Amino acid sequence: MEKRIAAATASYRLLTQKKYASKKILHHRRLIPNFNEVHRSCSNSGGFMPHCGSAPIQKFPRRDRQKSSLINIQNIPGIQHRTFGSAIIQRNPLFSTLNHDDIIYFEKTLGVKNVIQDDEELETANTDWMHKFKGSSKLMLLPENTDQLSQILKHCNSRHLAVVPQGGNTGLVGGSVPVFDEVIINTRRMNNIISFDEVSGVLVCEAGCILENLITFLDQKGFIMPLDLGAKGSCQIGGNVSTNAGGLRLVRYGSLHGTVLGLEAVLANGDVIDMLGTLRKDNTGYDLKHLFIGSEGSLGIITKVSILTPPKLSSVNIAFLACQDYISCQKLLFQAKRKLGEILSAFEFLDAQAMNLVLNHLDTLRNPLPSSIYNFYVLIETTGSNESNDKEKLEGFLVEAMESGLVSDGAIAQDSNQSASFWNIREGIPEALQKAGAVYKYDLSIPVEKLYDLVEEMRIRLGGKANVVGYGHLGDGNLHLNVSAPQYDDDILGEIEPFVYEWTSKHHGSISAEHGLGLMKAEKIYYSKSTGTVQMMASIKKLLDPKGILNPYKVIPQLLLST
Ligand code: FAD
Ligand code: 2HG
Ligand code: ZN
Repeated sequence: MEKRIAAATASYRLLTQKKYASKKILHHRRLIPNFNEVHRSCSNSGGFMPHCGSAPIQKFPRRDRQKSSLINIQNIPGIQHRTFGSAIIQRNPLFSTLNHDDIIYFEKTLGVKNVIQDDEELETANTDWMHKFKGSSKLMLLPENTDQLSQILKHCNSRHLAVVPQGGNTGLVGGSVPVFDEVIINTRRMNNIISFDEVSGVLVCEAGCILENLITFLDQKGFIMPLDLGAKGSCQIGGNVSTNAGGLRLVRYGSLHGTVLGLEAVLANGDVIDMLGTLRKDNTGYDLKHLFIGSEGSLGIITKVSILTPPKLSSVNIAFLACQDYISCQKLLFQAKRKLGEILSAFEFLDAQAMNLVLNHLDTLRNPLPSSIYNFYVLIETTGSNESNDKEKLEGFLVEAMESGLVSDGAIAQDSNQSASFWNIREGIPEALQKAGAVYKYDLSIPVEKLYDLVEEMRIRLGGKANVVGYGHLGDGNLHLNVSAPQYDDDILGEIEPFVYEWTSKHHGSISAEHGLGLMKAEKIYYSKSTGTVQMMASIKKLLDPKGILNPYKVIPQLLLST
C-alpha cells in the first residue's frame, strides 16, 4: 500500500512539474485533406482506391487490384445492381437517366461552371473518405443559395432523377456518395454566416459552412461550437446536422438535437420549409426540425442552420492518462463525472492497439507517456471559468486516481503545443487506420460496463487474422470498434458480421451511435429499431419524398420503400 502511494506521489510530480500555460482550445488542426488534396492522393494511390479514370455513365467501376468484401461491383447488361456484403442492391428502374435538356436546365439555373461534368472532380465526389464506397455519377451540382437548390430539386423530382446530398464528404458509412448514377448536390458554395447574436450565442449560417471556419469565427467572438470532431477541416455544418454528429464534446454540450434551434430545408419537390427559429423554447406544435437532424439526406436537403453556441471559457486543461485495464477506465469515468462534474468537457479513450497505430503511421506524433506501453489511455479535458480552481480540481482528482491505482501514469498539457499533441493522438486514429490498409468500422453505443468486452471477444474470434482496435467517446458510451487488415477479405468480414450486430443488439446497444446508417447499415436497422419504428420511418420518407429521389438505397431497407 505504502509503495503504491509513493509511486502515485512520484507520478503526480511528473504531472505538475511545469506551470500550465495554455488557455486556448487548440485542436484546430486540419486533419482531412480538402477536395483537391483527396483527388491528388487518390490519383497516385496504389492502395485500395481502384483507379481514377472515368467510368462510362451508369457502368460500375471494377476493383481489379483488390479483393473487396464490402463492395463487389458487377455490371450485367440490362440489369444494374451492386452486391454489398450479402445484400444485392438494384438500381431503381423508375429513376431516369440524365439527358441533354437536364444539363441545359441546370446550366441555366446555376451557371455553367457550377454544373460539374469534369471526370477528375467527379472521381473525387464519387468516392468516400475511406476510399471504400464509390458511385458513378456523371454530374455534380453546386447551388449557391436556397432558391437555386429548390429549383434544381424541383426539376430532379419532376424528371425522376435521383440525387445524393453531399457536404464535406467525410461521412464513414457510405451515405455521402452515389450508389449508381445519382446526381450529386454539394452545398459547399452555400457557406455564408447569416447572423450571430452575442447575447444569446445563437449562430445562424448556411449549411455549407465548414465546421472549422465556424469554430474560428466564434473564437474571435469569444464563443465555441458545441460540437468538435477530427474531420472539422472538411465537414460542413449541414453534414454534421444531417448525421447528428456527436464528436468530442457531446459529454458536455449534448447532441445536436439539443443545440440546433432551427433549420431551413428543401424537400424533394423543391418546397422550402422554414423552421429556422432561434428560440430556446418553442412548443408551438410538432418540432419538425428533429426529423431532419440525423436523417442523412433522406428527407430533405438542409440549407440553413441555427445553433446555440456556448461561451468560450477561460480555463481549459487537458490530461493524458494511462490505465492498466478497462475496469480502471470505467471507474475513472464514474469518478470524473462526480469529481469534475460541471467542468468535464471530454472523456475519450483508446487502447494500446490504437496508440500503436497512431505512433506507427503518423510520423509527427509521440506518446506523451513513453516510459512503458500501457493497455489503455484516457484523454480528459476540463473547461471552466476559474483557472486556479479548475486546475486544483483536476490535479486533486488525478492524485486520488493515482493513489487508488486507477491511473498508472499521466501528464497535464503545460502549453498549447502539448494540448494539441494530446488531441492529435486521439483525433489521428481514423487517419492512422486509413493508412494501415483495409478497415472495417463499427460505431456502437453499448452500456459502458460491457463496451470493451466486444473488442476482446472480437480479438478472440479473429485470432491473428486482423488487428482489432477499440477507442472512442467513453463519456458517451460510444465505442469505435475498428478491424484493420492489410486488405479486404471475405473471411474476415464473415467473422465480424453479423456477430458484431447481434452482440450489440443482445446488449441493448445501438449499431449506429453517431455516424448514421448510410449505405453500410441501411439493411441492418432492425438490430437497433423495432419493426413498427422502421415502418413509421418509411411512411415519413414516402410522405416527404414520394418518388424516393433523395439519397436512395440509404438509411431505410429497400424493401419497405419499393412496396
Ligand atoms: P457528408 O459526409 O458529405 O454527408 C454525410 C451524410 O449527410 C450523407 O448521408 C449526406 O447525404 C448527408 N448530407 C450532407 N450534407 C447535407 C445537407 N446539407 N442536407 C442533407 N443531407 C446532407 N462523426 C461523428 O459523429 N463524430 C466524430 O467524432 C467524427 N469524427 C470523424 C473523424 C474523421 C477523421 C472523419 C473522416 C469522420 C468523422 N466523423 C465523425 C464522421 C463525419 O465527419 C461526420 O459524420 C460529419 O458530420 C459529416 O459531415 P460532412 O459535411 O462531411 O457530410
Ligand atoms: C472519431 O471519433 C470518429 O474519431 C471516427 O468518429 C471513428 O474511425 C472511426 O471509427
Ligand atoms: Zn467518434
